[in-house]
Amino acid sequence: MKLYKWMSAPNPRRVEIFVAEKGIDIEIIEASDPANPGQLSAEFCGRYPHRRVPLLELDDGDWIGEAAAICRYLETLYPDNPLMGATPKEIAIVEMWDRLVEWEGLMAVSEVFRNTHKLFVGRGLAGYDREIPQIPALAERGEFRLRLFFEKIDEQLGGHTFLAGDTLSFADITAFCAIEFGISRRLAIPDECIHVQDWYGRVSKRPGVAN
Ligand SMILES: N[C@@H](CCC(=O)N[C@@H](CS)C(=O)NCC(=O)O)C(=O)O
Repeated sequence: MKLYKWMSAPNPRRVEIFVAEKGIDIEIIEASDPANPGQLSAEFCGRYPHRRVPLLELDDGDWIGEAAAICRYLETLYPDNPLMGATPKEIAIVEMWDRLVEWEGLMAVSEVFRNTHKLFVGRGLAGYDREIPQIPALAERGEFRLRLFFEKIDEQLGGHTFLAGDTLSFADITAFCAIEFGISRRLAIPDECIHVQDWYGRVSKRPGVAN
């Protein structure tokens, strides 16, 4: 199997951390265009019509895209060290939190970044080969949406060690990647979200994350 990533993009990072935390050995390949690393290579886009990373190439030549689908596949293949829950209830709770975090946190950071960064002029949405304008008002709303996300997870983390319970799960990985990427774009964790600050410090020190 081969996993395709793109520089520090947060969605492939979700899979990279998942794989590292589970202790799975997978070849990781950079999908950017060597002549223009701000874009995915033409070869990659020619292979995968959805034009996004992460992408998992299987040994039989088939492909699986979408971070959650890739991780579900790997979790099923390698059930040790479960990161997506073990019982039906745990599985549903992890998925609930992962979806909340992806929709409310990762999308918020993405709205800000895609609609402001000069790299994405004319590329306001990922995955299309036609011009899509940036909309500055979406970036402004994205910052507000991110604030609501921080407040929500701060409350959850005030009563739980991790988002979906007592152990690290895929939902924490998604939240961590959204926040880490936001921080690299100057979208800091609010000072008053002390539970998020504490959780972020703990997650960032894990070997699968720090390395
Ligand atoms: N829903 C997808 C989102 C994938 C996505 O948006 N990937 C971004 C990087 S984080 C991408 O491939 N962007 C390509 C581009 O902007 O050209 C997933 O969960 O994997």
